Amino acid sequence: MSLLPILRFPDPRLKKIAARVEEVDGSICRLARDMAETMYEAPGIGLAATQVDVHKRVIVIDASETRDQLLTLINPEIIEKDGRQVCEEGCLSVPGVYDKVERAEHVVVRYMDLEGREQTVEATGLLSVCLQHEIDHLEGRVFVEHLSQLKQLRIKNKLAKQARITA
Ligand code: K2U
Ligand code: ZN
Repeated sequence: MSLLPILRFPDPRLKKIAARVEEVDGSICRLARDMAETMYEAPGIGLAATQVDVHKRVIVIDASETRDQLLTLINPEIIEKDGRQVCEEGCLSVPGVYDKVERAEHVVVRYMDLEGREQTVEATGLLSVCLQHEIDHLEGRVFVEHLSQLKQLRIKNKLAKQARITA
């Protein structure tokens, strides 16, 4: 088991589009395990492989109160979405930044599990937001890109200043 370094916005590698997983082999199982360990340690309720600079379509999520309901989704795709909700979001790649984002209320996501079986998960509320947030990452999108240009500029300046201070 190992903790993986998380890329920080505006690292250009966060804009890469992840490739489909053709075979769920040992390397994918190890990646998923290390991603889950990294997510729990952060702590977060989701993590996409893009964020750890692995550009494959793998995400892990645990939105449960008890932190013991890990979902590992390979090649996830949203097959249904409807309704609208606005949720305060943060991101492990954009530390210290939180803002409201509008997303679909209800989603149905088709994916492959670690045994290579096709599954679907239906979600509303926080799990729905997290699924959309993580699948955005696989498409090279960070949640701040849903915000205004002015807010994005302020966030980039804030993070650049933080980086100078901690350098
Ligand atoms: O992708 C990530 O960086 C993980 C996010 C996922 C997430 C963000 C917003 C809303 C739902 C999920 C992290 O878990 S950020 C920490 C966090 C946890 C709960 C609610 C908001 C932010
Ligand atoms: Zn994120």
